[in-house]
Amino acid sequence: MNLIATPSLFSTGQHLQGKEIERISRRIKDLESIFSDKKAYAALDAERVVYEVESYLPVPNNTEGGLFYGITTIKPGTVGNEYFMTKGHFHSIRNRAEIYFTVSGEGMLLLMDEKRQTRAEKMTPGSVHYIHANTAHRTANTGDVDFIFSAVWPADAGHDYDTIARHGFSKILVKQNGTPTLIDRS
Ligand code: PAN
Ligand code: ZN
Repeated sequence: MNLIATPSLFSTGQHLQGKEIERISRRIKDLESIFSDKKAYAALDAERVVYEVESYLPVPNNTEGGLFYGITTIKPGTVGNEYFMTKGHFHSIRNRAEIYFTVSGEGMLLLMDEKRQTRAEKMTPGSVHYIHANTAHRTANTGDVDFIFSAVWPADAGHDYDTIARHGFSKILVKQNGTPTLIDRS
């Protein structure tokens, strides 16, 4: 007898439907440490949503050999001249890699190694990005509409936000003459 199981999850590209979905919203008030222009930050509505993450967590956190899947939506906007972006993190287990896949909109992926060398990759619909082990990663929306990408990462990777909250990335992504530009942090 053939056993045919229905999948437990359905993706519309932008949203996940099913069980074991975790939804997180990050608002201006949650992102105090990440933006450089403190005056511009203070002038924004604290409740404004900057990004949302829907994650499919089919196995318990920290399961060795397990995988998680997530869709991130970053709203368009800037704080001063810095684009709306994610907190950014290293994985707690540093040698855990990750793959990002761009769904829609346009953005940039900032990658920083443990020597604090930072570079960026342009993210456009269909682009696939391999985030190597030992590499901090952050994404920014450089367009005028929602920027949406999906991600797959090991269930035991964990998120080390603290290192980035304390030391930041060595470069920031700003809008200069209308163009996304990576500059050294002053
Ligand atoms: C992604 C990120 C997501 C939000 O799923 O967690 O884009 O970014 P922050 O976690 O930095 O707020 C991922 O990299 N998971 O490992
Ligand atoms: Zn990650």
